Amino acid sequence: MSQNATLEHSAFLRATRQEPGDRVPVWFMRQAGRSLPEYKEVRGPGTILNAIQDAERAAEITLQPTRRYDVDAAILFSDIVTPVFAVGFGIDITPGVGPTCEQPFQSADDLGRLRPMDPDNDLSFQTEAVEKLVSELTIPLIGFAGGPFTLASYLVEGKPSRDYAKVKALMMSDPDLWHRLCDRLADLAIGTLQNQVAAGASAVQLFDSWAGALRPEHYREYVQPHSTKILAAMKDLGVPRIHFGINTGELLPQIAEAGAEVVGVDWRTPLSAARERTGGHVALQGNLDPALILAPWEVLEKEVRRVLADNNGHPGHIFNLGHGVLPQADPDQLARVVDLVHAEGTARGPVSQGASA
Ligand code: 1CP
Repeated sequence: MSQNATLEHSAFLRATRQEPGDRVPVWFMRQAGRSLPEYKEVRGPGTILNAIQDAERAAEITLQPTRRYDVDAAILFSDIVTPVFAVGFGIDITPGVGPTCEQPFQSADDLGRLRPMDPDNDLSFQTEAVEKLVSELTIPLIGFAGGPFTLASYLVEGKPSRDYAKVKALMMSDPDLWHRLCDRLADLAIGTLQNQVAAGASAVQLFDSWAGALRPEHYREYVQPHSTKILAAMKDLGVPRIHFGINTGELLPQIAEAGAEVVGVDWRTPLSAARERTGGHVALQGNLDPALILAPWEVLEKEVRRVLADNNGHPGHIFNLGHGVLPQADPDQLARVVDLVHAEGTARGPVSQGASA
């Protein structure tokens, strides 16, 4: 069997299709980088954008967690701001802070700093890293991009925000400019995702991490059309699409509507409730509280079992955290979680009426 045919039967890709398998697949958002001591060794000086642009180093960082943990998927070491950086908007990742812009997006003049992407020139480092990875990995590689609201929040606020005041003000006061901004961001996301899939990625995830800051009517009007456009552009590429944001309990119906095969769920919403809110049409990914990785094993073990029990054997479940691995997480605890999920979780199909979909 070719490598691609073998991957098609992997636990991860089966779960995205809601097919029963012999184990529940598991991977962790932000499994690469941050908490791993071997990451700190190879990351090098400068910002992580330097490491991301070095295909060799980015590939090595992507592989590190797959050596430590028996995870069912790898995620490319990159960042959601990579495409915006690559077209020269003027964005950086400041250590200890996150994405920052010296000149935030303020007016229509700033659209000029978001020129169309030319993947062959702008993203050659990414193509190289993905090609190298798929030749080495025996598990699927997940490519990703940032969703419209989350990316716009960094561009407009100029830094990580707690209240999203500036970005919401722009959205509500100048909807025309807002939609033009999001349209450019959507095109950049499409360019980067298509490039990752062409180079061999087996799945894609759209991270609209901060979209949960919006009420459902505003999400539907200002964000969903752009996410739908991104996901629609990926539809015929033959790879599953995952769509995720935190604090999105109230938005799950709209997120499911935007068109992905898999919806990520944070820890606040039980998987059983998420299944109801998404109408049972999509697979779910999640949703252990990342803070629990820091708890004693007896506590953590119970909570992992709780997530599995809440899913009740539904075949459309990819075990993950409800958000990224915290920097202070102990890698040994994550390794134990993976082993427990594999030992306990069987994707055998719904066992009671309550979980059927
Ligand atoms: O597994 C992995 O670590 C893969 C690589 C990865 C991913 C998937 C990185 C490397 N960033 C991301 C996505 C990303 N970046 C998201 C979506 C996922 C999420 O919500 O966690 C977001 C919101 C960002 C933006 C970002 N980049 C932040 C958050 C800032 C905030 O608003 O609170 C931060 C701290 C960064 C920097 C960054 N990106 C990645 C790493 C390992 C780091 C840490 C900085 C470093 O090591 O210098």
